[in-house]
Amino acid sequence: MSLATWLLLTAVFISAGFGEKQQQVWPVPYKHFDYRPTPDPFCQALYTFCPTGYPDGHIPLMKDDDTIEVFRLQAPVWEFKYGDLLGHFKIMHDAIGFRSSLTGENYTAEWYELFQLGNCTFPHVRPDVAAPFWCNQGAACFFRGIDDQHWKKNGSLITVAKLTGSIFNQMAKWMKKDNDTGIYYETWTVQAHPDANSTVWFESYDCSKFVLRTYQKLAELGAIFDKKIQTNYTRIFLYSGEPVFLGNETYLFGPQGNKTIANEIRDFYYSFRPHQSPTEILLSLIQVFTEVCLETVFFFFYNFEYWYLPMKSPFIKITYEEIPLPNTKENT
Ligand SMILES: *[C@@H]1O[C@H](CO)[C@@H](O)[C@H](O)[C@H]1NC(C)=O
Ligand SMILES: *[C@@H]1O[C@H](CO)[C@@H](O)[C@H](O)[C@H]1NC(C)=O
Ligand SMILES: *[C@@H]1O[C@H](CO)[C@@H](O)[C@H](O)[C@H]1NC(C)=O
Ligand SMILES: *[C@@H]1O[C@H](CO)[C@@H](O)[C@H](O)[C@H]1NC(C)=O
Ligand SMILES: *[C@@H]1O[C@H](CO)[C@@H](O)[C@H](O)[C@H]1NC(C)=O
Ligand SMILES: *[C@@H]1O[C@H](CO)[C@@H](O)[C@H](O)[C@H]1NC(C)=O
Ligand SMILES: *[C@@H]1O[C@H](CO)[C@@H](O)[C@H](O)[C@H]1NC(C)=O
Ligand SMILES: CC(=O)N[C@H]1CO[C@H](CO)[C@@H](O)[C@@H]1O
Repeated sequence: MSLATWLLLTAVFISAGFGEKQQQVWPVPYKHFDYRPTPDPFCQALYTFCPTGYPDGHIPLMKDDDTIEVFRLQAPVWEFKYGDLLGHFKIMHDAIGFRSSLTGENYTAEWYELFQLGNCTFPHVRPDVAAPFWCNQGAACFFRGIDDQHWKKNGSLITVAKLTGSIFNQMAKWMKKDNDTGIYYETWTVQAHPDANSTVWFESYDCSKFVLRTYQKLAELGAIFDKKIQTNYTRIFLYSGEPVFLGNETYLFGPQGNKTIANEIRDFYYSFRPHQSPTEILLSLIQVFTEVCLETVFFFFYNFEYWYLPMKSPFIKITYEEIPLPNTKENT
């Protein structure tokens, strides 16, 4: 390559934003999109997403002077099908319940994977497609009713706040926008080490993050939370040194991409391709653990871009830690 070509390329790269990657902001902000794309027909759900939801994510309007009770809902993942196996690992699913005191009607809001957890954590390596293929959309589901038994049995159903119908209606508007722009699920939180003061490289984006965002929004709108209640959440961590940006999927797997890196990413995900049963997902998590610990390599996918993570001990951890309910504007 001639010097002139090299300089030209450098200029193009810098103007294309490569220079900014030097002053990387941590954690890398989760990207919001203008709209939610229709998923590729290759992605097929094992369980239909939001089967009892309102059409188009409609959220019923409350009377402004209604009093709405807010419930924290938590239960072991897949409990309804596979007993509380995952509850023992404290892999919990979070949701929010609402009850109108004027009508007595109640509702559930939750945010989860369109095509199940395995498909959001690992992509499909398809013989006919160069890039690993992700079925990783997640979305909010709002439906009438609260299944008391499901949440109470091995989880929780606790009142955490009371608010006006007017606050609820403002939240509903925010929730629809949040749903249209935050479109993909992220299982992992990536940070430098397990201490509380660790640098966070990437934040997860899952059911509990939706609950935390919604609580935060309600607090901003003036809702008062009962701070005496302890609220713990499941977090799945990866530990690594400073991540190295590799490129977006179109670039890496396109004609200009580095074939060595592209093949390494494919090979990495081939061993972790999604399986059909949750038990097997647990087995692959254990498999990830061994591979990642031995080879200290993880190719991480975030905002539809790949990063190389130089993995560090303790590599992977599942915690069930407290994240307190938010303070209201008035008492901060
Ligand atoms: C994951 O995606 C594949 C391919 O679309 C689909 O067959 C499967 O049902 C999905 N769910 C799970 C749990 O693997
Ligand atoms: C969120 O988006 C999904 C997928 O498009 C849709 O099925 C659901 O109804 C929406 N939920 C809300 C509350 O807007
Ligand atoms: C929600 O409504 C259903 C149906 O009326 C009822 O069985 C259930 O106990 C209610 N749960 C709460 C927490 O209000
Ligand atoms: C982070 O916290 C640990 C203890 O949890 C402490 O030993 C360490 O000095 C702290 N580091 C910084 C930079 O504050
Ligand atoms: C992917 O990266 C390339 C090279 O940096 C860039 O030109 C392109 O616009 C990016 N594509 C997307 C969809 O971000
Ligand atoms: C591709 O990436 C590998 C590993 O980072 C590196 O050793 C190699 O020089 C790169 N090849 C090209 C053509 O840039
Ligand atoms: C909840 O989190 C707190 C602090 O993070 C911890 O001390 C407590 O043991 C956790 N509770 C459970 C049931 O794990
Ligand atoms: C599915 C289910 O009910 N699992 C457990 C819930 O908790 C009770 C009491 O600890 C257990 O007996 C159940 O097996």
